[in-house]
Order: sequence, then structure tokens, then C-alpha cells
Amino acid sequence: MVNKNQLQLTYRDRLKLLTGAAGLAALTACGGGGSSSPTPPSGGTPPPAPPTPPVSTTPVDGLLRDTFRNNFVVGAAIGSAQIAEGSEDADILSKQFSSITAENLMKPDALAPTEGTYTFEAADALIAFAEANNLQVRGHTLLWYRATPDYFFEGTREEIKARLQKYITDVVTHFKGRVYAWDVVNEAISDGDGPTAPYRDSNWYQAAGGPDYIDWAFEAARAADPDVKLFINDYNTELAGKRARLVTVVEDLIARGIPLDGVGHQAHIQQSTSAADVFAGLDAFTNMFAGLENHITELDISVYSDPASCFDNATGCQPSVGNTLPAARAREQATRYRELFSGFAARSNLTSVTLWGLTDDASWLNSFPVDRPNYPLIYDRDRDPKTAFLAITDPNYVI
Ligand code: 9MR
Repeated sequence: MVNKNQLQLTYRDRLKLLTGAAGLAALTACGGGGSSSPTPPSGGTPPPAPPTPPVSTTPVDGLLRDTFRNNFVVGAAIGSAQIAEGSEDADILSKQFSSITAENLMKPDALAPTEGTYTFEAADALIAFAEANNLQVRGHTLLWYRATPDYFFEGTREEIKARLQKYITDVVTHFKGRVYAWDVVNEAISDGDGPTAPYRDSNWYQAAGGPDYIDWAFEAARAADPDVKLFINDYNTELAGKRARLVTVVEDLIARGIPLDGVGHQAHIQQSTSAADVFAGLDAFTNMFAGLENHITELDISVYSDPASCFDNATGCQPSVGNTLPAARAREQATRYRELFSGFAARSNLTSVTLWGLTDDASWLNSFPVDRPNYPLIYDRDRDPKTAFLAITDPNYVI
């Protein structure tokens, strides 16, 4: 395969220009310069079409990360496939991003599938790739109610606490100095106002007989590494109810002196979500205490706008848009991405923005909440930057 970063215009790019098949190339050609088609003078001969400006789907090296260099690092969640030597994904990561998160490789079921045996190799390879390419690493995640082997929950409360703290001590120590932030506790907040609210009624909550496990996790992480930033991470902070419950928990942690540096906002949103609601999620935590940081940790924008029933019981989900992203949807999505990144850049305590995946084909949203092709990221299945990429990196780009 031709490495498109070795050439200014690849075979595929030229083919797209010739066939006019590429939405991106076409959009760039007519929208990139902010011009519209000239109107022929009435009765006269239409002027000749302006020459097609040179178009390449390869942005200049560093465009994405440099656009936000003074604002936040720009990350992508990845796995072993994306760092394969010579792959287009690895090339994109090294050229356009400044941070990575392991989508799965640093979760408890990946690092310690059986008690007392650590399997760090795949995560270490990810970190070695990051270090070789000047990418920072966000750690995800030390404690979650999913992706955790059953043995974590066996025994008495004291045994469970000791096991959890040993696990966190070992893992944080192993990655010490190589990870800039950890999602220490992931998704511990309830989605509703049930009996355990604001806490999720989870395996961890049951095993600890309450929310104390959150304290155990943060204390062990801080003891193992005094410098790494410690985050509580959750989804739906763009929704008022979930946000209020997370605020309650964060206030309590701070008041009791639990070591916490920031709030991770997953930002798994859909097209119907307004940027204002995402910003409200961020702003609720700003100035809660000096130095509290916000991170956007798992950003993606589903091109579907599904009702709650789709997430609850897979009914009422929007039908598939098919195997190509319709241009109108691509533009709507690009608009939302632009609004978000411009608002992110305006918030000084937002220090990291991570997309939950690199290319659309790799997204978990192709099978959640139902099997259906989705297009939630800023690189398409051909590894070309999408309209959304242009919208966030070029303020003059006409969407
Ligand atoms: O995208 C991840 C998917 O590949 C895994 O199967 C799943 C279970 O480990 O986790 C997904 O990532 C989740 C993340 O860790 C926490 N927030 C929600 C993400 C999507 O489910």
C-alpha cells in the first residue's frame, strides 16, 4: 500500500479527484476556500470553471495537535492494532496526536486476569510506542464495575480492600512516570435516584458495603505515585441529573481530603446533544477547588439520535444510514465537533481531550446500542480525515 504521508497526493487521492467520489475532496474543493460557484452572467457564456485547487486528504504533519497546543493534549483510544509497525493508524497517531489512552489494555481484566499474575506486555508495548512518538499516555482504568475478574470480589470486605489496594499499588507503580493521569474510579455514579444514589449499585458497592471503595482506590493510587493526576471518570455529565450526582460525590471527596485532581467527562454523545450541555458538564466543576482539572476522556459523536428506549431495551433505535455517511450528516457532525473544540479551547482548566477511537471502523458504537454502522470519529474507514477534522483544525473551512 502507498503510504499517503510519503507523497503529497496519493493514488487514492487522485482517484477521488478524478471521480469526484470523495465527499472530503469535493467539500474541500468547493468549501475550503470559502467560495461558492460563480453565477453566469445572464445571457452570456458561462465563465470557465475555476481551476481545481490542489487537494490532498493528507493534512500537514501536526495540524491537529498544534491547533490546540496551547489548550490541551489531543488523544485517541487505541489498542494493539493501531500501533502495528508501518500501519496507517500508527502514522496518523504519530503525526497528528499528542496523547493516547488504552481502550482496553490497561483494564483489570487485561492486566491481571488471574490473581497475582500480571500481564503487562501489551500495555507496555502501547506505552513504548507512545514514548517513541512523543505521545503522552492517559491511564484507563484502575477500578470499574466491568472488565474486572470475579476474584476481585471474593472474600471478606477487608480482603477485598487489601486486594484492590495491592492491585492499584502494583499497577500504578509499574506505570509510574509514564502515565500523566489515571482514571482511578470509572462510572461509580448512579444513572437514577435509586436507593444507593448518588452511587451506582455495583459489584464494588456491594463488596465494600457502600462507597468506601472509592476512597480506597484514590488513596492507594496517590500513595503509589505522588505526581500522577488522579481522576474520577463518568459518562453523561451533559445530563443535569447525572451531573448533579457526580458534583455531590466530588464535593464529598474533596471535603474529606481524598486525593483527587480532576473530573473525566467521557462525552459519549450523539448528534442531538448540544455543545452547551457538554460545556455545562465541564463548568459545573470549574473552581470547585483550586487546580481541579477537567478532561474530556472518551469523546465520540454518534450520527444517530436515539431515544432512551434504544439504550434501555434496543427499541426505537434510528435505522442504519447505510455503508456511507450521508453528506448532510457529515456536515451536522462537523458543526458539532467545531462547536465543541472551540468551547473546549476556551476553558483553561480543560487539559486533555481524547477521542474514543481513531477511525470510524474501530469504534465501539458500531455495535452499541445495536449493530449498525456508525461514524462517530474524525477519521473515516479509509483513514482519511473527515469533514469534522477540517472543521476543528481550520476555522475558515466552510462546512
Ligand atoms: O470501547 C471499549 C470496548 O472495546 C470494551 O469491550 C468495553 C469493555 O471493556 O469497554 C469499552 O470502553 C468503555 C470505557 O472503558 C468506559 N466508558 C465506556 C466505554 C464504552 O463502553
